[in-house]
Amino acid sequence: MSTVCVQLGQCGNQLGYSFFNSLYQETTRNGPGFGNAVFNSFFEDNGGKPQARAVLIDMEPKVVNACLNKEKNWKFNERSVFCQQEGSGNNWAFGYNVHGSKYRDVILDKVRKEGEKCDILRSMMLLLSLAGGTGSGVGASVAESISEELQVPLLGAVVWPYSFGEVILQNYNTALTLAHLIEATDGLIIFQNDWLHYTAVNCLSVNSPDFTHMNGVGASALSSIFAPVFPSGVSSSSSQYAQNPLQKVLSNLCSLPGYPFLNVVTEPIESASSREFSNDSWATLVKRCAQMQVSNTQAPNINWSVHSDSPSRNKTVSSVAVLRGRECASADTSQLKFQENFHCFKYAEFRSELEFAKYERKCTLISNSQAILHPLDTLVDKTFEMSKTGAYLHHYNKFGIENNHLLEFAFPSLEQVIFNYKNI
Ligand SMILES: Nc1nc2c(ncn2[C@@H]2O[C@H](COP(=O)(O)OP(=O)(O)OP(=O)(O)O)[C@@H](O)[C@H]2O)c(=O)[nH]1
Ligand SMILES: [Mg+2]
Repeated sequence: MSTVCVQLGQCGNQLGYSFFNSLYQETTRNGPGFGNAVFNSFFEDNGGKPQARAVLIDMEPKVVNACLNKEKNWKFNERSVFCQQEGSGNNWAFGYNVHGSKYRDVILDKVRKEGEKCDILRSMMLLLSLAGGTGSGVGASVAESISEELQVPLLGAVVWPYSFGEVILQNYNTALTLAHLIEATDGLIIFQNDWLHYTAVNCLSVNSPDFTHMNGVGASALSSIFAPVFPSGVSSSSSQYAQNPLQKVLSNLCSLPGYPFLNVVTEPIESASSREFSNDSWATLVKRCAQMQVSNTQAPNINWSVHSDSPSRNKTVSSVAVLRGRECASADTSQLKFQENFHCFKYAEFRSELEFAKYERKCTLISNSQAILHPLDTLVDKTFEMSKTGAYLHHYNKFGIENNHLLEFAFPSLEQVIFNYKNI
């Protein structure tokens, strides 16, 4: 059973590259049964180097070419690439209405072909940033065409822009992309650039992280969830016993209409050189993940003053935990279950004795929770204020997106999601 990744724009392609690289690294560590399970899910075997099950899309060729040409022991399929010569200029409307409509069929055809090569296609995953023009606009258009034309669950892994502005249109772009993706996808895993940056500085000791470091953090979190799992007591010598947490993520976390947002906490996050000295027990890791989730804060500055019954806690709709490493069968995970928080709370967990990324133990929790509320509320407020004065809207009008698209579609749809999460 396989997953196809559709990588869009600069960020989507760079993050996708890191994700496949991180998965490939796993195949070199844990023996052939595990390696085959990773390959079956995410790579195609056609002789030679394993080929990532990915479609690479950008409206300018530079980043995609860099991904294709990087030295690596696996490869991308050059036939599953779609590039043009002119980017979308950080403008959602240009990406969605111009490039998205013009290239809809040719892109869908590439995505469909990649999907048809899988024996069983379990899902597709879109990787993109919310704030640019191509990942956001073309990405929204591609998500809609996949959801209309292909019968496959669709998950997004999306990068939220830095809270301190980069490009002037980023708030509008983000609001428009989210409004479209919450309709067209089954769930959206959010990676905030603020968090990726903060984590690279504070957990990996990188003074001035660049996108490579930040994507390493996001990709490692993704693969710690989605790499296959061998249940305790089951031999990992044959890939037939592998399970993939993705199925549970889809069924537990993405089944509630109106609650589309997923967040990830994972412990520990350490540089490769520190990992060999790390000896956190399962009790410590579980406690830290539970506290990060309850307080909606991140290591190393976890807020320990919020409790699971505090009014200000981060209420959680549902969670999937993945524990990888030595003696995980003995871990007590009761703190991760948060039952009191939601009337139909769902929890599932996977345990696998195999080490992940040279961590002796790794605990990752992916949840559908209120973690999105603050950034989403702030985004909608800021964007709404800008739109009241008509600021910058001519950039969208120029490419056929009228003000009403924001006022009567995007804002109401995001307001509804905010309302849903506030009322958990
Ligand atoms: N984490 C991370 N963020 C990125 C990366 N590349 C760009 N970004 C962020 O993505 C946003 C800009 O989007 P891009 O992905 O560069 O834009 P694009 O989709 O290529 O669209 P256009 O260039 O406008 O056609 C900003 O918020 C950047 O901080 C990356 O590799 N990793
Ligand atoms: Mg670009």
